[in-house]
Amino acid sequence: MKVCIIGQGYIGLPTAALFARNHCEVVGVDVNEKMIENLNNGIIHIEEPGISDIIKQALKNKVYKASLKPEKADAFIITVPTPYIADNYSCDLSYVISACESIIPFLEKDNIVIVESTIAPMSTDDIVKPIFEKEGFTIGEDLYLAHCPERVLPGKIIEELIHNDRIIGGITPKCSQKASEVYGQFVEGELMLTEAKTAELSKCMENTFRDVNIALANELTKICAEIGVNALDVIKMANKHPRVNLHTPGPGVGGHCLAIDPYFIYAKAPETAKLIKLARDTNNSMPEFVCDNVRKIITKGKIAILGVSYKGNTGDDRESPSYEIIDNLKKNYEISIHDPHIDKPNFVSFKEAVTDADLILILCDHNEFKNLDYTLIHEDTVIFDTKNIIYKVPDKIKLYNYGNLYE
Ligand code: SAJ
Repeated sequence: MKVCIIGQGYIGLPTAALFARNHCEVVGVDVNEKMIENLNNGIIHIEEPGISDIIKQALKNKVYKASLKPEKADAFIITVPTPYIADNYSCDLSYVISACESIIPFLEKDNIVIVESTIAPMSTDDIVKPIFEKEGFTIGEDLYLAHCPERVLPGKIIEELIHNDRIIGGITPKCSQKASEVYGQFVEGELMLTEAKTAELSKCMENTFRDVNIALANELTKICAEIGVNALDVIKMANKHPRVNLHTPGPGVGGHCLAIDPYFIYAKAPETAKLIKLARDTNNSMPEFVCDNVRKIITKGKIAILGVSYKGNTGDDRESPSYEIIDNLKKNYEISIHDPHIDKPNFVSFKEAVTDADLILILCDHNEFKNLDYTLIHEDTVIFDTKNIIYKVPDKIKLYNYGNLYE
C-alpha cells in the first residue's frame, strides 16, 4: 500500500514512520521547505521517543521520503493543524481545506482520503465532502472518505498509535471499511467503525472530558487557597475513593488539544455547552492565579522561570500558560527563563536563571526539575512549584505549592 500523508508534524510524522515500518511506501508532505530537507537527511524536528530511529531506517530502506508535493497513492491522510478562530471559537479548517485541494490532482478511482486532524462535528459532511464532490467524485462509490481522529499522548505517540483503539468514522459504511484496511497495517487496538460525525464529536469530547476535570481540580485549588485547606492532600484523600479521580491542578492548560478542542463543541452549541465553556474559562484563569500568588510571596526582585513547555519532557510550547505568566510578571519583576527542552535566544542555563533569584517559579514538570541542584540556589530563595513535583527542599529554603498557598 502507498500512503501519502499531508502534514509532517507531531502526528503526521510518527504516523508516516509506522506505515513505513510496516512495509508501506510513504510520502510525507509538508509546506515547510527546511523541514522537508531535514527529514530527507534524517534530521527530526519533534522530540518523541522512538521516532528518529524508525524514520532513519525507513529512509535507508527507501520506503519513506519527505516532499513538498503530494504524489499518487492508495490512501491520503491529512494531519494538519486545526486552530480555533478567536472571534467565535469555531474550528479553522483552512489548512484542512488546502490539504484536500492539494491532493485533488493526484486522486484516482478507489482512493481513500482520511482526515485525522481534530475537527468540529459535521465538518467532514458539510465542508470536506463537497470539496471532492465538486471534482466529480461520488463518495462511497469511486472515492472513499473518513474521519479517523488521532488520540495519542505526546511523549507516548508511537506506543499509543499502535495500541490505542481507533475511531473510524466513514461517510458511508464502505468508507469505514476502506479506512479500517489502512489502519489495519499497524494498529493493534480495536478498529471501531462508525459515522464521521460521531467520530468528530467523540474526539472533541475526549479532550473536553479531560479539560473539564482539570478545571475542577484547578477550582478546588482556588477554593483551598481561599479557605485555608491543603488542596494536594484533599486530592490525595478523595482519590482513595474507588470511583473518584480528581485530576492534577497546574498553572493552566496548554498544548494544541485541550486548550482548543472544547471550543469546537462550544461554537456548535453555545447556549447549551455551558459547563464546557466555564471549564475553559477556569483553566484560562490559572495564569492570573499563579501571578497573584507570586505577588503575595514576593513584591519585587528576580524570578527564575523553570519550564515553558506546555507539559513535561516535551519541547512543545504551543498554547503554554507559561508565556502569559511571564508577560504578566515581567512588568514588575526581573525575569530569567530556563527550559532544558527549548532553545530560544533569551533563555539561559539553569545556573544563570537561579543565581540571585528571589523566587524560583516552576511551571512545567520536566524530569530535570524534580531534583534541583540546591548548591546553586541561595538559601533565601523561595520556590513556588505549580506542578507539585518538588517534595523535599533544604531546611532553609521555603517551598510553596498548591498545598500551602494560604500560609
Ligand atoms: N494537565 C493538567 N492536569 C492534569 C493533566 C494535564 O493541568 O491532570 C495539563 C498539562 O500540563 C497540559 C494540558 O493539561 O498543559 C494537556 O496535557 P495532557 O497530557 O492532558 O494532554 P495532551 O494535550 O498532551 O494530549 C491530549 C490527550 N487527550 C486525552 O488524554 C483525552 C491525547 O490522548 C490526545 O491525542 C491529544 O490531546 C490530542 O492530540 O488531541
